[in-house]
Amino acid sequence: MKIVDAKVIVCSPGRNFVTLKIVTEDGIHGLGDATLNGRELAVVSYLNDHVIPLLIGRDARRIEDTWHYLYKGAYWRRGPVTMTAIAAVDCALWDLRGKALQTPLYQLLGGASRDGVLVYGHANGETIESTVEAVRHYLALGYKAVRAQCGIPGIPNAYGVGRGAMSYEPAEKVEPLNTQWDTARYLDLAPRLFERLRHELGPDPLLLHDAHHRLTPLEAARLGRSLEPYHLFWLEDPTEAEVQEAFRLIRHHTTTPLAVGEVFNTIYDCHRLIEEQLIDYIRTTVVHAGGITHLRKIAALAELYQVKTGSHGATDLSPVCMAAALHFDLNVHNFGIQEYMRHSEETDRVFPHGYSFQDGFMYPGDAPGLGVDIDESLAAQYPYERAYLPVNRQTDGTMHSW
Ligand code: EZ4
Ligand code: CO
Repeated sequence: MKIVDAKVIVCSPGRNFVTLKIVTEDGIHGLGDATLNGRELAVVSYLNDHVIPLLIGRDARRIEDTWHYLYKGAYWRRGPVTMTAIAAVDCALWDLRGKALQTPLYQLLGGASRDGVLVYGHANGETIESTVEAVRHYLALGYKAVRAQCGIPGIPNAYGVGRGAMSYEPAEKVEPLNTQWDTARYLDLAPRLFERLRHELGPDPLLLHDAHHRLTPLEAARLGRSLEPYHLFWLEDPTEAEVQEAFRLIRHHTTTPLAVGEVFNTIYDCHRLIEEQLIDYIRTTVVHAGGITHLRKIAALAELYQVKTGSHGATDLSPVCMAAALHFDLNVHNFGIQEYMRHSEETDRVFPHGYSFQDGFMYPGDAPGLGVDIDESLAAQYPYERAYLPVNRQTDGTMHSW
């Protein structure tokens, strides 16, 4: 099953997506998502200029070996550009294997550990009132779990707010949006939001919240403690995570469950967090953490330490990644939850797929491989447009990730 062709397809049906398509001598093709939000063309070059020439002539069945060939063979290891490129190859090879064997990917991984994949949606509002309404809207759609983010009075464009009811889009075309932050006001507001949500909605809905790496460990500890009465499913990205030990302080001070990892790209970014049981959910995802092959290893390590998975699933992860995530989630025994932000109708048309949502759960479907394709002629009608994630500063000028 020799690889005879591979190409990178860049399109922008509402937002940018990078997709790798690998074709074998049997005439079948596999897809991998290679989208790195705001730095898309770096991955395109990595694939076109460096990886694709190495793929032609290789046996598409050698998934594990190809992963190590690209990871160790480059000498330069890790990093988001490299790992997104490797992920795209890995995902496309798993898709090809499933298609060749006429079986959905989750069956290749060991079969279903559950009937459906629990997902959470994103409810955003300018005010506490409108955020409560946004959460109600998701619950009415059948969601069991909802992430709630609320504007901060006096702070325009605070994180997570006001960019569409069902399709939250973080990136800005042409140049980055400058946003502001005020930790003191946020720490005052967040517990009031969740007090109100529990008061209005009762104990049943699973509620999540994302602090987007903006707090110091001590501030995060205070936030976690102040949210304890409202029983969050998780508090995400409480602090920057380059220093994994930073989570020790947070962990010692709060029983609010912690999730982190959407920006991690290898197991080395999270092994200490997992082995010291400093987190409850690891958010690494197929496209940014080296594909299915590497993500399975992270999940296996996490399983030993009772850490569950909770993969990133924002709109900048394409339907190809979403499909791969759902197969992975259905199989992995220590699955926790999957983030799910709906793609636009334009995006769904470019990437026809078999996965579906019902009553708060998602299902990858039983088509061979990933069960997702790309309509190349439609994709060609949406050329790439440069876009950036916003930049974010505290009112005193301190720069945060957005
Ligand atoms: O900022 O996907 O939990 N989800 C998030 C997202 C991320 C974007 C980055 O590209 O934090 O909104
Ligand atoms: Co996040």
